[in-house]
Amino acid sequence: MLKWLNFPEWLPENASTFGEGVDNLFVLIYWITAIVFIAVMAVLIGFMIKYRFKEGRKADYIEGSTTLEITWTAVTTVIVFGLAMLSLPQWNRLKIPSQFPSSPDDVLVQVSGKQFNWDMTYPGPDGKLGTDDDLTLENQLHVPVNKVVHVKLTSEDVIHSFFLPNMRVKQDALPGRTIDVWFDATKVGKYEIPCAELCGFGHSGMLGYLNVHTDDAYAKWVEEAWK
Ligand SMILES: [Cu+2]
Repeated sequence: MLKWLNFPEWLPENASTFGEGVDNLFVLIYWITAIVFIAVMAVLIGFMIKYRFKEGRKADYIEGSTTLEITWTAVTTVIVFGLAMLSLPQWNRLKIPSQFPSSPDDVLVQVSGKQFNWDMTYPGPDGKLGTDDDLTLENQLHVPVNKVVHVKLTSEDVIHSFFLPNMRVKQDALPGRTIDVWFDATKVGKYEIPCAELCGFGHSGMLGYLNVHTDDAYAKWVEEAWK
């Protein structure tokens, strides 16, 4: 039972610096809605039994209650604002700094969705996208662990959604627009990058991989890739 209640165990493994905050908010909202759902269902079933059909009983005429309406509107408003306040620090952490990449250590990569692949374009030794030494790989994103990765996200055709479940990142990719996304992986490993927006007949097979390397393995990959 206790294991069952240990909610984050159900979620994909968290390997992101801001993942824990996202999970905490998710779990809190989950329990609030679960408790409200159970309470509403209990009242509904109770009333179904209590007020079931009885021969000869006349229906009551009910006019409604302004006090009750004000109360439940106020209570839900307070809960929604409370959650908004709790999520503010999360939003601030996820915010893109105006200068990005904000440190020379940051890793820059362009990710472009297209039916039905993810194109990962790396800037190469000059650190600039759109130059001759760029390298584009299909569906393979390589990053070092414990570094801020700055993704310039776009799409070549329709709307896709760049989903990194283990990084707690999900962002739509829109044609004609570049959207900044970032994450900082805390664990070495290979993670999935599914497309999370129905984008055509091949949508379900649109799957990329995020390869998080140690610093040494990443340096080796860079060396191999631009040989
Ligand atoms: Cu897609």
